[in-house]
Amino acid sequence: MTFKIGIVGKPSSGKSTFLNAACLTDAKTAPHPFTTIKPNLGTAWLRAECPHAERPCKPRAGKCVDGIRLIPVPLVDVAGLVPGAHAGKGMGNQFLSDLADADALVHVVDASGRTDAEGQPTKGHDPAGDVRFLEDELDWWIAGIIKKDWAVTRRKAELKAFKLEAEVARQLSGLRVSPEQVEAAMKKIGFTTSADDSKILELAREVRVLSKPIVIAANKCDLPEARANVAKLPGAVPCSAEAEYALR
Ligand SMILES: Nc1nc2c(ncn2[C@@H]2O[C@H](COP(=O)(O)OP(=O)(O)OP(=O)(O)O)[C@@H](O)[C@H]2O)c(=O)[nH]1
Ligand SMILES: [Mg+2]
Repeated sequence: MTFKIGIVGKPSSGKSTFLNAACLTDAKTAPHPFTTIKPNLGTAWLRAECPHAERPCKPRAGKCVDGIRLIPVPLVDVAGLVPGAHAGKGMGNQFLSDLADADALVHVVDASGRTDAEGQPTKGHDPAGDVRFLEDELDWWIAGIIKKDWAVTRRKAELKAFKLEAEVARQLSGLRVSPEQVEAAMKKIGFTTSADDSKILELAREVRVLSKPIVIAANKCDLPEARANVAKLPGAVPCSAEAEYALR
């Protein structure tokens, strides 16, 4: 199975520039929000030592060059996410759906603080808030799917018509969430059929953490304001998609 990575973030954070730098694509980029509507696709190449003794080996996917395996990793760059996206704001649920089959996410954050939460030009915006909002949007989106049929799910699970974790896993299978991940998340937070909205949100969060791990790319680090902001983003990888693209 191919491992797919979604590139996410608010509008104008530099997602398409990041895709172009990683995959040498020519996705359209511009200094205003919602340049990308339909997702852009690219392929990045992961380098790993080839496990085969035979040289050159013939892998099913990718290439083997002098004992170094080039493994193709599909990347999808989606439209910008704005606060309230899970409820349909901005491009809303459409691009949340474009992320459904991603196994991991790169959250491209504008570390310069020169764009606001909607991607409009500003000064001094705190990117730490962008990190939280994106996680919240993903959690509400997943919680929304569970809540849609919750009354029926709860009743049938109480009547032992099916196992609760198996049914919730079925509802989330389109998001590449496995039954094992749902089971582990439920066990961790003590989730039962008596769950209320806040418990469902807690479950969604655990499921998201397990099924869509996020790496934060602190972008636009070529701009002077980025230095102080990166210090406020623990674990983020500083980068400049624009500089990287130009270099490649
Ligand atoms: N200084 C600087 N500007 C960047 C960098 N990466 C992207 N930009 C600029 O930021 C603007 C937005 O870049 P895009 O790649 O179009 O951003 P996006 O996140 O795909 O935007 P939407 O598709 O509208 O959501 C463009 O003007 C880019 O040139 C960077 O590393 N440094
Ligand atoms: Mg874009």
